[in-house]
Amino acid sequence: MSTTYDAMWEQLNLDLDAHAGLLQVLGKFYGDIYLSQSGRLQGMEYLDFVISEVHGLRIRELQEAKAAGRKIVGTFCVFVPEEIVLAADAIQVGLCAGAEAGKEAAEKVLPRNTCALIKSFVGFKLSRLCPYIESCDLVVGETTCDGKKKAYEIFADYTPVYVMEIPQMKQACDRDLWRAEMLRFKDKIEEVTEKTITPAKLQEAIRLVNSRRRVLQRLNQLRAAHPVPISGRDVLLANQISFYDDPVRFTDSIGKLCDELEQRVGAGQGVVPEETPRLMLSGCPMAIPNWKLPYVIESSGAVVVGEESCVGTRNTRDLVEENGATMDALIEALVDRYMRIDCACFTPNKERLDHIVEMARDLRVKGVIHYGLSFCQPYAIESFKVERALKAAGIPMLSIETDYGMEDVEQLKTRVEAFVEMVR
Ligand code: BJ8
Repeated sequence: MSTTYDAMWEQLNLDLDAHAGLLQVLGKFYGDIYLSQSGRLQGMEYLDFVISEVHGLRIRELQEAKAAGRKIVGTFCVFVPEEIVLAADAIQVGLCAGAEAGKEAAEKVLPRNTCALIKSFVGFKLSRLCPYIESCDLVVGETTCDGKKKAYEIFADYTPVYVMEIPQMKQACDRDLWRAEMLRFKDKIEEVTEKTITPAKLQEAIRLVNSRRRVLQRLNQLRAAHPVPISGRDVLLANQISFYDDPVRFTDSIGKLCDELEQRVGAGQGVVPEETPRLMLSGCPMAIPNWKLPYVIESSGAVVVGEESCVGTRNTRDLVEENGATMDALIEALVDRYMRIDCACFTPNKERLDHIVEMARDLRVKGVIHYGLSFCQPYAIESFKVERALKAAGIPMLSIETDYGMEDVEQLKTRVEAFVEMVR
């Protein structure tokens, strides 16, 4: 990829040597974790291609869009309503924050005991490694956990940042705050793009984002079959890519993948032996290229059949009511849908416990692995309640805390293998 895109990366002011090193590591990692799998669906070739061009073709598309006058908005949280960005003819990209590269630079401006996701986005910026961040006209932060909230103050020294205030509870006054924030965000996007968001444009954007959610819901329903027809890693990849690929092309490609999957399910074919224990992941989001734990699980004799996470069902479970006729009705529909997000940053957060138990039952899993990034307090503390709720439902849980480093892979494998043996 390098020779073709060097000039573009240079223009984006990337550190070319460090960036080449990153792509090399990513390519090897992808080969080991993804391409080595057997029995993959043909439709996965699209996702393999997207990954092979992750810093190439998609970045070129973004540059072309910018040249045509469109704005690029980067985000780190599923609370940022993409519908509003699309309605102003801008492009939203979920910024990855799933790799360790840049950690050293990040630790110069952040405490070491900060979660890996935060260190990753700050480190990518400081080390000039991410062409997505460098393409953004605006990065949108949010007041979810304290670590992110404070890190955006530092991030804002290096790039234009706008912060949305996310409520921490779900009372009537929190809903009012969120509606006001949604309108303030709409104003900001109109200002940055110099476009007016009309009800018709917003409705079109709502339908587009809903259709991407629907296709991912379909993928999740199909993967739940027995025997399991697709690896957890492959579905996670689809979820990860959904954050930055073109939404129309992505939805179309995943639709085709689902058609193929449907045939496989109809023929009763599995990607793993029928007796393979089915597990579910729950917890912190796994931003691309964070594939460590799913890889450890699926190379320990189990298969992942669901992700209760923002890079998973939390982002796709709820649709926005799309038939509102006025701006007020459409904004209200967005407020409704986004207030249903059950991130651990909320208190109390009983809905999440109910969702986890319901999902584990529906997917007929043998156990749940709760995944927390080290130093993430909201998910670490909530994991105790999750374990209690699952125990009451007779479902065993293993709690894992880790970061993006590879030093603990063997230790994780030992723990996961013991859990798989226990639930088998
Ligand atoms: S809606 S999960 S995407 S905030 S892992 S940075 S919480 S210390 S990512 Fe998230 Fe939005 Fe919630 Fe979803 Fe903080 Fe924890 Fe780090 Fe986290």
